[in-house]
Amino acid sequence: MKRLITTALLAAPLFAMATPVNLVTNGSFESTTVNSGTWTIVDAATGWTVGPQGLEIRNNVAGTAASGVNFAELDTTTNSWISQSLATVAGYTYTLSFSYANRPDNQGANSNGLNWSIGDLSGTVGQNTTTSWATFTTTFIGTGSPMTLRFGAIGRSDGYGTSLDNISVTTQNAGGNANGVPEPQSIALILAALGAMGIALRRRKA
Ligand SMILES: [Ca+2]
Ligand SMILES: [Ca+2]
Repeated sequence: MKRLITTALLAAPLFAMATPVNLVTNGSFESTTVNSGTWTIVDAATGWTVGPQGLEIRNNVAGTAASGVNFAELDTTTNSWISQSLATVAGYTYTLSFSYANRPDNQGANSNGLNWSIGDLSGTVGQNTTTSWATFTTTFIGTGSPMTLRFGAIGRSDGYGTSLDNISVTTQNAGGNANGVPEPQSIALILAALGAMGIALRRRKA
């Protein structure tokens, strides 16, 4: 019984310390070395499958990165796309989050925009002229099979598109919520278990 209590007490701080793992590799586009104030169009980037029109990576030029120093644009010289396969657990709830903004020298709402998809879920962002970073967040349920995360440029193909950075997919399951903090129900369960053990100990002593 003492061992059980010790285990429960040790487990509680572990729950609190758990940080959610980002399933997306290179979601901030920092793996490509680009000189500060310059940009490049690559046909490969760590973690990503890159469409035939390439992936533009900019180091704090035509905008400032939302995270780190690099960010991406998918209207390279014409509309392009990137994708990544994610291993998910069936039934788990995942949160997809990413930052998007239009470049200061954007060519108007009809030129801007991104579509995103994860599995069967999809949508569009950025078909406007807003140049400050916004965060898009949605949740989806894991299928247990590899799920494809994809981003593509939409709008007029003219070399000016919507910037993308800071992509993450985290799960709310497996011990903590998306912020790594135990959910109230988990804390209540731990406290209830400790209380029950205390009662059992007192009864045994009596
Ligand atoms: Ca970045
Ligand atoms: Ca465009």
